[in-house]
Amino acid sequence: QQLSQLIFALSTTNPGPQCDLSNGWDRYSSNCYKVKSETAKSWTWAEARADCVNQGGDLVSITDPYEQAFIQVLGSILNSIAFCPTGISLWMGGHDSITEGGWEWTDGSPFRYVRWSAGNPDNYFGEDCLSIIINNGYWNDDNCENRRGYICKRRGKMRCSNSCCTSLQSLGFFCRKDTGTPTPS
Ligand SMILES: [Ca+2]
Ligand SMILES: [Ca+2]
Repeated sequence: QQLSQLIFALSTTNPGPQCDLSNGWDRYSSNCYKVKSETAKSWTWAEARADCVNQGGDLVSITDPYEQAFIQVLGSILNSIAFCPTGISLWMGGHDSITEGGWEWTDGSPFRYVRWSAGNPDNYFGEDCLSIIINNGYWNDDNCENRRGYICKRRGKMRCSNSCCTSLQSLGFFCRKDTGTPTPS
């Protein structure tokens, strides 16, 4: 009896959203994130965004202080590898290229949480693209034609079949294949 319950639990345990870890993606909450930064190569904001979209995501959006903290951890790892005393800036998905001062995220997230660096956004010579200074985590409106590394974000893939996925996303890690209701954990 116990064994059959265990087998049932294992067979219906969902591992949570999957990220392509072997290809450099990291998971936070239900999303996957990837930092692209090379010493010999860099990208304009539009080039960076095109690559993220090609990989099924978009340039990163940051919607709350917890996500900001996670991105800073990713940045600090990069910073420890590529020491740069003045700080490295990476592209994010924010821009005000449609309406000056009307900041929005390319992935459609609401632009509510902000972490501007002192004196920014200053629209200096028409800066319309958002970058993050990874050694302190603050944001800067930046010249879209500057060439930088970038951070992509995409939804984690749910590894499950049939209607179970729908209930899994709201209920956590367990589901019953037949009814979609959770099994006790
Ligand atoms: Ca601007
Ligand atoms: Ca600026």
